[in-house]
Amino acid sequence: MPRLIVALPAYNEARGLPPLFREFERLFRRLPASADPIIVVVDDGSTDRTAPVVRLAAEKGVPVRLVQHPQNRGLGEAIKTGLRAALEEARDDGDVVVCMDADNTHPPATVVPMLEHIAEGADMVIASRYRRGSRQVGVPLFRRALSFGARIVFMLMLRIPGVRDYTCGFRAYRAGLVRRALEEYGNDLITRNGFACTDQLLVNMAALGHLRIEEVPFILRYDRKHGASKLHLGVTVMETLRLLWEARGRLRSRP
Ligand SMILES: Nc1nc2c(ncn2[C@@H]2O[C@H](COP(=O)(O)OP(=O)(O)O)[C@@H](O)[C@H]2O)c(=O)[nH]1
Ligand SMILES: [Mg+2]
Repeated sequence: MPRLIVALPAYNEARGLPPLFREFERLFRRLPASADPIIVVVDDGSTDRTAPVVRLAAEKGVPVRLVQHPQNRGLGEAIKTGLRAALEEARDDGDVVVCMDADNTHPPATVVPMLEHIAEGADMVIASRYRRGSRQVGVPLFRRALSFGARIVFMLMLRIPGVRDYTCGFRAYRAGLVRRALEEYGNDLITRNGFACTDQLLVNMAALGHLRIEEVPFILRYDRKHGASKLHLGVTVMETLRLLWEARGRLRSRP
């Protein structure tokens, strides 16, 4: 059984993390001991009680490690820190790194089918809002429209085989893929600001070539979110357009 490493970028998620940890504990009890799961929380300069909440959970026996940015550096930097920390925890390139939101809207139970797909040979598994069985609970209409618009634009301009959901940050990666991507791109693995970082990570990994990318349905529980979304709309849209512009030629010229 590969090791399961969960990377959670977190900015002011003191309210979302405790219920998320509880669900992960339930999931971990269902996994064989050899999965030896661990959660890495990247506290990106939070101004709330994110760090104490993580420390308390660790004291209570949740297998969680805290990594901190002294100042807020944004989601993309937090994801890179999380992926690097995840590789430190990995023992083998066959281990599995799951990255997801820390706001308790991405259900940990979805990790089970993700692990199955990786065991069957996938390099990346995306939790997708656009598969049979997917649902979005409590997502404002505007946000749905935005994600759907992104889906259409990405499909028209890039069309990565197997991918319908280009902008969801809930994904599982084979540890060897994360290693390869960091070796190939270094710090340039993610350079886009706002939430375009998620799409850039996918595009850069896909450009490595010869990947098996698969999707599983999931239920986005936006109704469980506390507080406002941290989406910076203007930045994210502009940075997404820049990404599409840069990536177009690169992915098209792939064999
Ligand atoms: N590290 C870091 N994470 C962020 C930042 N902004 C948002 N996030 C995290 O990115 C994830 C997505 O943000 P969220 O507000 O849930 O966006 P939404 O669910 O798409 O509305 C959450 O886990 C946030 O904690 C940031 O500036 N730094
Ligand atoms: Mg979220």
